[in-house]
Amino acid sequence: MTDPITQLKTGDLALIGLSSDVNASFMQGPAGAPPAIRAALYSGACNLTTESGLDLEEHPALVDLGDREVPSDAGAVPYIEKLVAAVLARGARPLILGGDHSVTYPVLRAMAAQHGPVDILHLDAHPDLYDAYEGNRLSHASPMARIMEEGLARRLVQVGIRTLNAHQQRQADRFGVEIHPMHRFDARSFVPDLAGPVYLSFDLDALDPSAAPGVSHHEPGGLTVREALGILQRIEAPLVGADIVEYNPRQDLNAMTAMVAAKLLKEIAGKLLASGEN
Ligand SMILES: [Mn+2]
Repeated sequence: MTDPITQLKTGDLALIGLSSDVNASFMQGPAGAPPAIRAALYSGACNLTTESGLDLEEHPALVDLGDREVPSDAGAVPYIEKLVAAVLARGARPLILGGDHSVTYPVLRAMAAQHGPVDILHLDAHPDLYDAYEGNRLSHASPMARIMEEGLARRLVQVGIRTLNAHQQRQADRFGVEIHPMHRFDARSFVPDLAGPVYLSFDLDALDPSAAPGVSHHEPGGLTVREALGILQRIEAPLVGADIVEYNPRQDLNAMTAMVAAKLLKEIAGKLLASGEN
């Protein structure tokens, strides 16, 4: 069978599930996320129209590349990087369904190779700036450290953060990370002032666990779904790629977090498709 990547056209949006959680630290589960998010999206409980009125059902530019089995060893980084590079080489934009957050580092290696350093908008309870976590430099607690060390981002803007410790504060200072800590963040009025190209990385634990219990690390005091959607909808710069990571179906209740992820997927897909028209 022909690899559907070779059929991608300029401006297409490529939906890719990455089944990987070998770099999670506390519990496994995110490897099962992509099919669970797809099941929610296509469950019939919702339609496929974004809030701005874009219908994603049979949208000609939305190409679903399915779920890919990521190697569970050191081969994961080159595997993901090569996959995303192939999508970008076709002029398409990737929308990644993780997987744990470690997948973002190889995705950004491919993004920077194509576009140069990008502006990252990162929604998360955690800054993910550990130099290493439990001895693992590829940990899901470390992708932003690897990305900044390698100069893959021009700016890293973080919102939703409510777990900043001294080590990660030092790392943030070292890399010039722009952190908007949750305790003094006005999510209702925040406008991401990014020039772009913008890469969006959305860890579902940015949301309050009352809205998104299906994550491995419950961190109370997070964003509402409405606040997160508002932030996404106020991005004005062109979006060149995005990920939705850290959904853990084993922790979910009645698949409610899967539906939150599906909702975010729709709105982010709408933004990516609108950017592709530029
Ligand atoms: Mn997180």
